Amino acid sequence: MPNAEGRKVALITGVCGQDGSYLTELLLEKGYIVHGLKRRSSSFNHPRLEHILDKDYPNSKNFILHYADMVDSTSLTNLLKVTQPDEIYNLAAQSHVKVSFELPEYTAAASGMGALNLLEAVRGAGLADKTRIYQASTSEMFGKVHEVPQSETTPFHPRSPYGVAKVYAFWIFVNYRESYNMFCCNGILFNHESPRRGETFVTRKITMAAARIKLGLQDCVSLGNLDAKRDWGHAKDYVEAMWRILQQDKADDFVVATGITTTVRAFCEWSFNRAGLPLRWEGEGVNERGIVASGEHEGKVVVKVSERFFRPAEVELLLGDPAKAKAVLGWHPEQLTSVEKLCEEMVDADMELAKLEIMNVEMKKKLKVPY
Ligand code: NDP
Ligand code: GDR
Repeated sequence: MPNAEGRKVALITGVCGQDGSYLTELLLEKGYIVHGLKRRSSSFNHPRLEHILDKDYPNSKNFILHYADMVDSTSLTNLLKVTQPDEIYNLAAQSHVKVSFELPEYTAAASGMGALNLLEAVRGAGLADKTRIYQASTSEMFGKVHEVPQSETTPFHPRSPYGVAKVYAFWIFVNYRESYNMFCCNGILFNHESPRRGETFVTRKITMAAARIKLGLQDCVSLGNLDAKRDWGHAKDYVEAMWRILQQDKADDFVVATGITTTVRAFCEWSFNRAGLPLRWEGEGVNERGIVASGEHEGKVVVKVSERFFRPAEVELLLGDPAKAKAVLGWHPEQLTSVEKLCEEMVDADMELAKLEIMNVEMKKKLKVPY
């Protein structure tokens, strides 16, 4: 229900992340009041939102940030009482799959139990009948390949503590929908990237490396499994699907994917090509004899394969079937950003950032900044 000014109110958890920033832009454009949940951190954690917080950004005054944390239930209940949202988008998570093997308990708390804490806070604030809630579910729940392409009916077999935590969050959303008739929805989103992608996810790691190597800021990049396949789309297109999911008459779960899969190796080739560093591959990944594949440009190794970036258990192939999203949500990936265009956009953006980095280094030297 719109507020006194006739505007809908949304709350985004994980607003400081990649998707949070695009979703905030989308909702402000649609006239929403947007509340964002940021967690306390010792250093600045919302660079992706700076342009929106600028008073010259359209509807900037309708965007309000609040401190809370998914593992602090009291903070969630208080935030809900204050903001009274019509829609909640639960994007907060420890979202790095490899890191989840090193932080399994925290990942379970933030990415799994966090969803339960949020649902209970909605009930506790007396909003169970009013508020529609979106859960950022993931293709990582499919994990080990049982069926290709993966759809809403494909069984889950997660391969990481992150995937397992997200399966819990998925089912608790379904359970609260069935138990309390709450408007709880899951978007099972396949990988989506952008120039705002975190720097340790593989696409961004590659596009940054290609740009920085081209401009002489870095010699080489080390990667893990080059043969993993992912169904990659653009984050800006995917937040539109999130919004559409909450506008339906009935709460439901949807796979959101492009229906096209690409190897990490191919994404790497495209990126280095775009940066003007065409690659020649030596070897085929790490084999039993310890031979390490490398990518060379004009006889210089610019891509190395390192055991360090392999996971204890891998998701080898993700390829989503977006048929339901097309039919029900009217979300058509073939009309949206292709993976090739996505890659170009990311490399071009990282080229600009690398140029800025060079200017920064020069400036710091000139001003003798000691840090
Ligand atoms: P990001 O990692 O960029 O953003 C996650 C956000 O969650 C960050 O802003 C982070 O805060 C915040 N966060 C982490 N822990 C907590 C906590 N305990 N309390 C409050 N906030 C917390 O992820 P994306 O934007 O890429 O993804 C958004 C969501 O969608 C995530 O839940 C992810 O698991 C899921 N997902 C992502 C896909 C993708 O391909 N991008 C695909 C499918 C699902 P901080 O900025 O301070 O670190
Ligand atoms: P993923 O994304 O695990 O699919 O999770 P990521 O980009 O981390 O890995 C994709 C694939 O690339 C392989 N890989 C590497 N990955 C990283 N990060 N670093 C490397 O050096 C590297 N080398 C090869 C990985 O093994 C993997 O197969 C993302 C996250 O956004 C999740 O939160 C989200 O749920 C899923 O996408 C869908």
